[in-house]
Amino acid sequence: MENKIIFALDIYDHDEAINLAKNLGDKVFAIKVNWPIILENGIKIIRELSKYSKIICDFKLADIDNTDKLITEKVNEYNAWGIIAHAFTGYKSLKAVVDSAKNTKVFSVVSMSQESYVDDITDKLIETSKKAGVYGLVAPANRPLYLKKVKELSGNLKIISPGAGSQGGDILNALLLGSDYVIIGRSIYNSDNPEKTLSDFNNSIRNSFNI
Ligand code: BMP
Repeated sequence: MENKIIFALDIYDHDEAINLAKNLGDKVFAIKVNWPIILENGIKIIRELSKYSKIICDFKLADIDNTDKLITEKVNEYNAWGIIAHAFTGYKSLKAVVDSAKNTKVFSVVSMSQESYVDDITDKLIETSKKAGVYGLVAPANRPLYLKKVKELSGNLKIISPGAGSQGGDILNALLLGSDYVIIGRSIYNSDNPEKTLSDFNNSIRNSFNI
């Protein structure tokens, strides 16, 4: 039985983060870390957290090929399972991430949970992502038309989807439209009982999809 939620751990506090990872890490598909936790605690926290779950580094790489490569190599060293890059920087940068990621899975952002200029070029971003050889795409849970479009063009790439819960999207709807995993942060870590909240989400997914 596969877990379908990726937990976005966007908090600063080290002990709270480790505690949440200890309690929830084996009940989610992965934990996603972004700049807030890294800026407060340093990159070493990736290795610490990786004891409890797969870790996806959501650094949204968006630079020239060499800089993206240097960051990806550093992330590899600390035992990350996945890394997220923007696709709008184009083939050369994205390919540099894929090549330097080795066994780390690369996800590229092709559509966002808020309106952005990326909306005008989603098709091209998917095409470039496929050409570069990414493992998966990021597409929004709260914007069904965009998610549906990404699903139609994604081939066999995995889709991970932010925007459910606090940003208004619905987990079950996103999974129905083709998300493989739904990213949830605030609705879990800001709730009174994160373990129970996650367990309720997991139960409703299991009951709805018979998994
Ligand atoms: P929350 O469930 O608290 O809204 O968190 C969503 C997470 O997904 C955040 O880490 C955010 O940076 C990320 N995200 C997003 O919300 N929209 C996107 O388009 C891409 C993201 O990575």
